[in-house]
Amino acid sequence: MVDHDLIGTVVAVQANFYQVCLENNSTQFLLCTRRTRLKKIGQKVMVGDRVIVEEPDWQDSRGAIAQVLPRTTELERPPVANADIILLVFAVEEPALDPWQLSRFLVKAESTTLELCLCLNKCDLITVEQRQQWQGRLKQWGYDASYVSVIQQQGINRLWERLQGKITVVAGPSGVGKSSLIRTLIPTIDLRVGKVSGKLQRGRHTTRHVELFELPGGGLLADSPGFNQPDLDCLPRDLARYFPEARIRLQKATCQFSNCLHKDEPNCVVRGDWERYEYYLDFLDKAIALQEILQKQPDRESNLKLMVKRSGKSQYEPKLQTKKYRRTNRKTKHQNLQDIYETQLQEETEDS
Ligand SMILES: Nc1nc2c(ncn2[C@@H]2O[C@H](COP(=O)(O)OP(=O)(O)O)[C@@H](O)[C@H]2O)c(=O)[nH]1
Ligand SMILES: [Mg+2]
Ligand SMILES: [Zn+2]
Repeated sequence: MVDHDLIGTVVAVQANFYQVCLENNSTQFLLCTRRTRLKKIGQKVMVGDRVIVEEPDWQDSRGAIAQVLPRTTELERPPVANADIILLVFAVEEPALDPWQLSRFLVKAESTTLELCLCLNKCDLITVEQRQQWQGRLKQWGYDASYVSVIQQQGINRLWERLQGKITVVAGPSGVGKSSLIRTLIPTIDLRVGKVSGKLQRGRHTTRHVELFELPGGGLLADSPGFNQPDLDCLPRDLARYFPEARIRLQKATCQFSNCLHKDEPNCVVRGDWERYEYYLDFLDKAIALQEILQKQPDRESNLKLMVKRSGKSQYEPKLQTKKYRRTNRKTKHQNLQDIYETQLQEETEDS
């Protein structure tokens, strides 16, 4: 990297085009292609990537991506590089806050290395006492949420301050007010959608499409349909560390067995009377079932790889496959992980 290099952040990807927002001039977007050299070395370009742009054509707002700078983080679904925060949005009412569903999202968020910011919206629909009840309950779980009302503009400023200068991925079920919140945080978003998408318009509403929008004052925000129905694909032995309640217990003491799954093993320090222990058991059953499906597959080596993340966590990930291969796969009798992903993708597409 040299001084005069043009550096920018990829804010949208569609087919072989990358919309790049330049670092020293965030109102300037260049529609870029990827240098053949990058293709040859198999260098993927993701939304959120910081890139070096060459041969800018200022007249037509075009350019070419010559280099991808090292990533700090990498989310697979939605595919976003360098994200700092997962902003998990739920509503306290309409739809009623479902602790099991919330826990599913929390576990999924915990399984990334990103900072978690839990935001409970629609506080205008409950009393102060009801809010305090949630506050106390979530404290027990290990979470400090931001309580907001987008409609009444309550708590928005503090949230905005927390997201300053960060890359944030917004997640949460539909109907909780994510779009309303994003529109409040970024009042010009509708203009920007028209301005930048243009050529990238097609597919804007599909699950795989992610786009980053600039927060006033700095920072980027992604609305992420790919995170709407999180699947729990973590390994059974990793699950406990995604529950703060279990983490605390494991910090203070040790189970008798080093491979304890905290189910019915003797002298387990995690098992106990904490509210979400039953969710832990439920998610554990699902994680074990998924692991069994994967182990029964004779060809699992061919379409799955065990990813060991920087944090030391491991996770099954489907390898990238061609569409053609996926289609043949769907016809096979046994439901494999790829199918589960596919089904889910369909649900999400219908959902959004
Ligand atoms: N009462 C109340 N309704 C809200 C609030 N924020 C959003 N809504 C409503 O919730 C519904 C869903 O909002 P939307 O932003 O589309 O949710 P999304 O599906 O998560 O993107 C809309 O009818 C909004 O007007 C809020 O703070 N209070
Ligand atoms: Mg929405
Ligand atoms: Zn245990």
